[in-house]
Amino acid sequence: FQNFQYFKSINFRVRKMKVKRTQVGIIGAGPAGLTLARLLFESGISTVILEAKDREYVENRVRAGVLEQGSVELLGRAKSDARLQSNAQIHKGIEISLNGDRCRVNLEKFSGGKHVTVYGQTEITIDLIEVHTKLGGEIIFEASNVMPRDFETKTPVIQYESNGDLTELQCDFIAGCDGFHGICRSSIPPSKLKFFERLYPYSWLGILAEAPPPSKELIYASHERGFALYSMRPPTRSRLYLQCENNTTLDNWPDEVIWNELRCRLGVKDANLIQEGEIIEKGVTPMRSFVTEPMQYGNLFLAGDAAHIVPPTGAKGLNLALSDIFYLSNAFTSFYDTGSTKELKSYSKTALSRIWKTERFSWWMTSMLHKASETDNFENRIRLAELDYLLSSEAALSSLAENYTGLPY
Ligand code: FAS
Ligand code: PHB
Repeated sequence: FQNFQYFKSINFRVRKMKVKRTQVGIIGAGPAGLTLARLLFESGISTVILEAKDREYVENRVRAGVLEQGSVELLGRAKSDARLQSNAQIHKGIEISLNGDRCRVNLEKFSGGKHVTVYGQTEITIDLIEVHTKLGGEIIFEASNVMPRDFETKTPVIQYESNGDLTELQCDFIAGCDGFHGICRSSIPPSKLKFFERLYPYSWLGILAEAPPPSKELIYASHERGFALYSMRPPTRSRLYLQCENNTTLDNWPDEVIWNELRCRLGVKDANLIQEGEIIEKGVTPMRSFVTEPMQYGNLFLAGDAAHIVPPTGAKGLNLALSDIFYLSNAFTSFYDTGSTKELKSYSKTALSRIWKTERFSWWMTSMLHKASETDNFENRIRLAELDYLLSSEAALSSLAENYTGLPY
């Protein structure tokens, strides 16, 4: 692998190469990379974002939709919350449905006054790109053969191709915000990293539909036929998910089967709350918990899905990416303001402490709400007892509310 990298860089050197300079080179224009660039811009620190996909693709990806208060505040610091403030929904509760019996969890009461905000990741990405490019921030879309190099040294570079030009981006630091399938984590010698992983024996089939959601608040449904989630993309769309088998192919899930299953898992009493509409997007997402330690190697810093994955049941993927950026942007700003490397050195440890708590919560929500395999009847009984305890204990509801609305940074 090292030889291939070496020969590739030689190939770069032989072909005429352009040189660019910035303070922080960012790989990936997802919520992590874009928010980091925005925050550093506001602190007068230069960045260049290298993104493999084109702008339209990045702005049309359907992903998360629930924001912790800390994430909303961070998007405010990034001067990218104008549309969010006018279009998002504030949710002070969620509902948990057990085989058709619904129970409201008052998040505001049990979290000491906190709430969540419902606003699509798609919109957040559009807002961040809009503001950053309008203010003169640099995003290079369709950058190919992106390769971080020399990050063990004080002069890391990122080589990339764009419009047929070969360029070497010289920088002080590289921020690896390129998601789970990116290049940054795999560029670090495997012997320097430890991986922790849990794969779940089920996936999510998710749809985005032009139909009003069955309820004003999110419904997490645990049903003997499997889990279902009823979420929304205000003002007119529903974002709906069904637990399905791994390796599910969409051919087996024609629209009418999906609508019927969504009605079944909401229970007989509420089935009529499901209003059908045109399905705009349909996809299957595998469920995994994954953490990389450490999140720094030399002057390469990993953030977001590049370093960790949570199953989406706890609505934490996007929020965890943004909390990494809270720590990383503060660390870079402290370095450029004072020369101190203290926060840079403690970034990985600080971020991992909150990451593992959030991994725990996402694993707990996933294990409690999803149907386990038929054969493990003990596991299923424990799961139901966990739900029964949760819905009958204020202490348990407070723990859920505290985690769901977002642990402190
Ligand atoms: P991202 O993956 O968002 O962004 C990484 C960026 O890096 C991408 O734009 C990619 O194109 C780019 N990139 C990758 N390799 C590159 C390379 N070599 N060179 C240059 N650029 C490169 N969370 C929820 O809470 N609810 C959900 O419903 C939900 N659904 C999800 C569905 C899917 C399919 C996925 C993958 C995630 C979902 N998540 C969900 C989690 C999601 O919200 C992520 O946590 C969030 O996007 C993480 O943001 P980033 O770390 O910025 O990574
Ligand atoms: C979503 O709206 O996409 C969503 C909401 C809550 C989750 C996961 C996804 O737990």
